[in-house]
Amino acid sequence: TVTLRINGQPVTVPAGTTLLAAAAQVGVKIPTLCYLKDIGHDVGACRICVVEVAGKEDFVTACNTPAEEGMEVYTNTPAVRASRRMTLEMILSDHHMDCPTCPRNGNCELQALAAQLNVRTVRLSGATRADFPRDDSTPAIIRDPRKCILCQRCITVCKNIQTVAALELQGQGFDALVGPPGNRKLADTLCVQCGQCALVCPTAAITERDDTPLVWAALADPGKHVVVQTAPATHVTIGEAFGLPPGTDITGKMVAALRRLGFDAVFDTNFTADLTIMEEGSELLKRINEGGVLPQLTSCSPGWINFMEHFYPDLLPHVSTCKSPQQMFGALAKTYYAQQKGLKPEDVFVVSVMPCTAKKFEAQRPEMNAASRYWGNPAIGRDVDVVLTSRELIRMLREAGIDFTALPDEDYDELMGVGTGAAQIFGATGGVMEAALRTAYEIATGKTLARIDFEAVRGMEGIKEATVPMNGTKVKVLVAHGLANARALMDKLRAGELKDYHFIEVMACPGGCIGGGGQPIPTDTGRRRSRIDGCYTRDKALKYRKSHENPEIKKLYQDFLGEPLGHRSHQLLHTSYRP
Ligand code: HC1
Repeated sequence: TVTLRINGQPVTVPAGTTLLAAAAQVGVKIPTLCYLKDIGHDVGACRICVVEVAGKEDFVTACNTPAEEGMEVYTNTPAVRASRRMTLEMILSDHHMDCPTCPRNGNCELQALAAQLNVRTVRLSGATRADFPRDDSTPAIIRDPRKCILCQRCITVCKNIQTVAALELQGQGFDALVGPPGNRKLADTLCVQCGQCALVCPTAAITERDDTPLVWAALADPGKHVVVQTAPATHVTIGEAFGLPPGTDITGKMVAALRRLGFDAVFDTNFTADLTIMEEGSELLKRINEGGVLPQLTSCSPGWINFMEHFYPDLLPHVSTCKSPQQMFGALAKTYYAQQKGLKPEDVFVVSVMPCTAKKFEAQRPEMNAASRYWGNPAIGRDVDVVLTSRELIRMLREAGIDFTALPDEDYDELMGVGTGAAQIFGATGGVMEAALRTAYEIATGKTLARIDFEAVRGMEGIKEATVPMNGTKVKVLVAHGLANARALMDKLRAGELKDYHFIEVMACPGGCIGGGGQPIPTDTGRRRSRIDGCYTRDKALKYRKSHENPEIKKLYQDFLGEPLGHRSHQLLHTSYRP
């Protein structure tokens, strides 16, 4: 340990502790801007966290300077305050300050810091950054470099946590820019559109594309029958925007809120998550029994699919052919649902509420028009018409003046509204695997599982592993979340080291979908954990906890699909990938 003084107060901390952390121990909150502990980002780029150290001529940055024995640190001298203020004024002087109309208005770290430091005027002027063009080349992510403060968090998360490295720091001084190498558009890079960059951006330099106007327009169109589906992760996260603790199950209120917005039917992606288990579990058993390509890789996380197509095209035969639950839902809404309700499929408009930015990309893939092909009618268009992230839905609820916490709990509509506990845990890393094991075990063995909780695949560890005996086969499974962990596994798979394994779950985002790039900001490790707990709590509380017990799934197979992997399933629920 080392002992030092902070503003005269003695404090003893383990060697290697930063001045920022040491100060926090004695109740001193040093302001920060670029620092982000969660992703290990401590480059000291912004110099807001400067402090004075006795005997040192220059200020040091508290976020990345280790405490030393006998140090005398001052965090609140006139010179320190003046330095922070000048730094902040310099950042603000060339920041595009359209705060009232900015997507991050009210939830901007730069705005909050200006308030915290009581900055009321900006004595400098510059505005050179206003010249950088906006990049709206992808369906999911919008870059607005005029709002970039060069904190470089996005670079760190993209490079270190996701190993995609689609962004880099370029140029110097007023010409400095964070963007794709070679000044390319994001759509022309290896970006997987996971949106982790948008989650860590302190301002609105990187945001989700705002598709709310498309949904308002559909809701206002009397010729449209507008249905909505809600992803597993949204059940336990939307409440955060309305002051509820992360992980609170707001399912009933979310259903009520969506009805108040005017949706004609409110359905659950959890329903098609159960369907995914039926199809993907059957696919796995088929691969095992018939000597197919193993291990099978999950296919529901669209950032992960992009990652495989970009970096491991040779391994695509391992990826399950199952579409994601979002896309299965869209295809069925415009076939099964339309048919059962006597609706014209071209009048059905499908909206998704997803924790994910990459879902916007997934929905517009050219092949995701199965309903249109099924009916032979191009007017039916995409299977999913619009994808809203959690953040966009939250904005719509605010705009509509919905008092979310005061709403009653309501139930989903019938036909595609029942989801099991197995579907709910899709939102957490390991959840798809656990859901698959609950069903695959019972189908393969014909026996009832004595214990349905597979704890080995739960939790925030980067790579998890389990072995489950099934009919004499020891089924070996792996789970990874965050693309750096996925990459570690794919390198092993490519090297032939995972031959003994049967099934691997990968979710692009740390923690799984609850940590998706479209989720409420902040999304930090603590919140990810609470949201995961929320998924398992809801799983325990539900009447059905295994996908194959979902009564609406049984009805779907009986009335429409026939059997898993059958002809209609192949038409509507399975897909292929492009190397
Ligand atoms: Fe997910 Fe999925 S779990 S991918 O994380 O398989 O986004 O929540 O909706 O499609 O069901 C996301 C979440 C989501 C799909 C399901």
